[in-house]
Amino acid sequence: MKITILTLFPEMFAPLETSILGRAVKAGKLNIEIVNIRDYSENKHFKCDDYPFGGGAGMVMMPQPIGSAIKAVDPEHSAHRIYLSPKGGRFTQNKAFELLNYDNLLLLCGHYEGVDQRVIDLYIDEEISIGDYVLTGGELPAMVVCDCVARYVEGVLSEGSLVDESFASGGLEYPQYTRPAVYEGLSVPEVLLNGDHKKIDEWREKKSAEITAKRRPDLAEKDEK
Ligand code: 4G4
Repeated sequence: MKITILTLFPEMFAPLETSILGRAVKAGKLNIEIVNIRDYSENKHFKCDDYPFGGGAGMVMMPQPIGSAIKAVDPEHSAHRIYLSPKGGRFTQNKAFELLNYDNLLLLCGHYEGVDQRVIDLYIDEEISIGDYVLTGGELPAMVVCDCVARYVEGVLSEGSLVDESFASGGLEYPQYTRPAVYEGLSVPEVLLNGDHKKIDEWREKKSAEITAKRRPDLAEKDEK
């Protein structure tokens, strides 16, 4: 999968070069291209924002640099083009699975008061919000979408990592433990130390059901259907 990210702040995407995603990019499983919108400004000072028509606080991202950038990086409209915005449809695990069906994603990050509406009307396929809160820019939401989708791309995670996953299977995950068997006087549950995998599976299922019912009754209900 190729993910192209359009932003005025490319340096904010350093986290994608580390950890599991960084390794996947180096291994060629994943192609992440960060594009600086400013490089496409036709203004002599590379200006990319301007005052809002009608007045009001803040600045609006100008259509020209964004339009030119999109036309340059996705001339055939082969990418599914997403604008990260508080007005978008909610990003969920199911939405991540849906986005996996595209070979190319383009993520447009707005800053200031967002982008000129005509950019959305002309070039964007879908607006997505990662939750009901306001951030200074769409960069963090773009990284959230990128991370969540990328971990399902073939070869990004080690084999088996996705098997026991929580949201994907409808509930919350059981607690995990590693060595030592006793830490600060607290022992690891006995059942996990005996190597009886039928018992371990049963215990994990019970713990998952308990914590889902207690913390997310909405999810517990969904799981029954
Ligand atoms: C578009 C319009 C996304 C983008 C306005 C983006 C939260 C989310 C932005 C803005 C964002 C989200 C400046 C409010 C950038 N904030 N919930 N900020 N704002 O996904």
